[in-house]
Amino acid sequence: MPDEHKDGPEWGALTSAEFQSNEKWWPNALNLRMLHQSHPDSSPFGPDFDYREAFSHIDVDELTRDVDALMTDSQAWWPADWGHYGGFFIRMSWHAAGTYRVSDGRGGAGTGAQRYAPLNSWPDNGNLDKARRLLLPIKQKYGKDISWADLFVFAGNRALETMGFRTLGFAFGRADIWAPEDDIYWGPENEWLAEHDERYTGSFEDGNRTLDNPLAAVQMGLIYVNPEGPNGVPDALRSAQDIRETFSRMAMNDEETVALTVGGHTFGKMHGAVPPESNGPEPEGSGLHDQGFGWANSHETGFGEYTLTSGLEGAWTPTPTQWDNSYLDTIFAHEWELVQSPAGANQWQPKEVREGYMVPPVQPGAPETKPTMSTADMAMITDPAYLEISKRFHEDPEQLADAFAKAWFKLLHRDMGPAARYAGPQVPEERFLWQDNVPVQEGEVIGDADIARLKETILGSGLTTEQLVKTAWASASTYRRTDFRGGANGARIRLSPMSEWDANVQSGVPSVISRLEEIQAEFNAAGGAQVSVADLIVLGGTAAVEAAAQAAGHDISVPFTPGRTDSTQDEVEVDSFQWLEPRADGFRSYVAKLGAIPTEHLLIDKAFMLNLTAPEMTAMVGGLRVLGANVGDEGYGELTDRKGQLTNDFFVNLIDMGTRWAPLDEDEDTYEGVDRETGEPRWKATRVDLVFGANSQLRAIAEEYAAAGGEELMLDAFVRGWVKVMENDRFDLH
Ligand code: HEB
Repeated sequence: MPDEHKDGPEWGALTSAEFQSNEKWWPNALNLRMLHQSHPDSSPFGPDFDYREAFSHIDVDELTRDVDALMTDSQAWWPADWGHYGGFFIRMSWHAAGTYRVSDGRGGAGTGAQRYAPLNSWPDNGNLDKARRLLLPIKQKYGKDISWADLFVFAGNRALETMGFRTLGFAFGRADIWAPEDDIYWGPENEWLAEHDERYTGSFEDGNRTLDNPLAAVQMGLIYVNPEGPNGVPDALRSAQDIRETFSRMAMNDEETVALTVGGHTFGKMHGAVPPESNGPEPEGSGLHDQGFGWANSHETGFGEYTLTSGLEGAWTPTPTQWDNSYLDTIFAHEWELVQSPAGANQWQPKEVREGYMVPPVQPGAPETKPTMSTADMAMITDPAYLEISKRFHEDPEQLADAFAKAWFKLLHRDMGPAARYAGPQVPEERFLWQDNVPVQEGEVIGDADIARLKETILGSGLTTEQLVKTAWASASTYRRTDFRGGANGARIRLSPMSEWDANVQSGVPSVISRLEEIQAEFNAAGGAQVSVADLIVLGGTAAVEAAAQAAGHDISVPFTPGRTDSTQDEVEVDSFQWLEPRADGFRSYVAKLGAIPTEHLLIDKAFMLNLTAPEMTAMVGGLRVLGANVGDEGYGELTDRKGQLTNDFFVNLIDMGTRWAPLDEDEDTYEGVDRETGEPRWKATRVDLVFGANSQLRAIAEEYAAAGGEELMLDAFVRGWVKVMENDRFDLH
């Protein structure tokens, strides 16, 4: 190749390194890319592809048989340990699901993101490129009818079953993405496994080691904790602290944590048989000839008994392809000492291996080996709370099996939302609190005539547009697309903890709900179709929006689909529901506590969670301001003289050159707009208002909404956005 090929621009093309991204020039600028990252053009199946529909064509029994056959079909290019890929596949599934974090619902197995950087190249995901490639024949056989996302976790689930464990079942329904998610913050470090603890404040010594939110792993590139102990120091007690912290961020308690670790490490082995220098670069940094594989290992064959993954080496039990109680048998039967693996990692082995506990050769011709524990495993019998659970599980294997089955099912399905989203014939009947299920609609749903009548009743009830819009928004806007939680269905806004949330109390939600409950009681007493409070909350907001548009001279109708049901308090997992409380909601100028992240960035995050596009977000902010939907009554961003009418006044007044804006406080959180000539105060605003005139992309939209014909454009986008927000959680409809 001639040398000139390096001079990209001469060819009119840029290499990635030359790509002039605006982020490079203005790293602090607001980035809207998150809102449009899953562009339908990026999918090979086109924009109208419906995975659930495609999946319905599959014969799941046949798929199950195919996956089962794969387990023991050892491939020469990556031979199975003890002739069974089970352990390997379980680790792949666990690492796919284990990135989930309850704080923002991100991560998890739901998208097949393990195929892409950075996950495909995280050190903790070492050699899982091979596990995924082993599934290729199945993917090829079924094509678009089975997603990689489903396959990654189904393989682990079947692995357990083929090795003698009874799982609770399995739900399909995870659609693949076609580019890595831009919106996930994995931490501040620029180096794999960096030990600078940038993500921590405090330390073990001061008893105050705290991991930054929303992170759920102790080091960059790990799913959870360092197996050798915190920063590689083999201290089992401290390891337990890290494990407890990281597992709780996935909403797992001590019992679930022990069940998962004990259950998981009943199978397979750790790989660190050879010196660490033998490893090549990770997949994303490898050559074209590597075809997506990384970590090429130059020692002997580089696989089988010479495999190098974590650097720790050894199996936990003498029966690594079989479900039994051998993990706890082994760990309790021995006295353990700290040793180094051939790759130099800290790990634990028995001082003396008792009869019957040697691990059989991993490949024909390889030696027998001693059972081995990581420091994290030792935490299971060192930490007093973990020890108690481990003992109980050891004495009663049924308890372990039960706890592991439940925790494993939760692990794999936690980010899928309510059971209504589950697909396939292996879905268990049993329902769980963490699924956030709402009751199934029974009886007749209200019809068009009922809806018209109820709208009139609500609008004539003395409740204002402002109150109705605030309440509908408060109810529906808890939704998050990342794990399909929250939303208006269930009317959980009547229940703890939502009913006590500061933003809702400040917005006067409770009194609106009581009034709506009276309307419900009256309507339902008449017999016939019954209406839920959940429907009334949304219908009230919808009627209010129509009335507000009418007042501004626009005769619009906002689509409303009834059929929501009301949850009861015992259907709400209060602890994990707390995570849905808005810390900031720019759509209603709400901030619980100002933090380091400027509020306009939090607004983008909220819009993303609600599935809004940039034009929809813009229209909704402008519309909600003039409707008076703010929490609190300081009037920030209410750039109108006719509050309560759905107009484009917000945009017209925001870009009015007759107004000069200046910050009111040092941190530039609030602003005043004054008459440029007279200096007379005109408006008050916050960052989430002014950003629509300041950010060039948002301004481009705002200018259109303020121009001739802009009010109609804005109303269109407002209604689209409104319906999306109100129906995000209607899994029964789409
Ligand atoms: Fe595990 C493997 C660590 C949890 C399942 N792990 C493993 C290893 C390590 C670990 C180091 C090795 C890798 C290699 O290959 O080298 N883990 C760990 C930790 C934790 C865990 C630290 C926390 C505590 N696991 C877990 C869970 C599960 C698991 C939860 C599930 C459930 N693992 C597993 C398996 C395996 C592992 C199955 C094997 C794989 C094979 O065989 O390949």
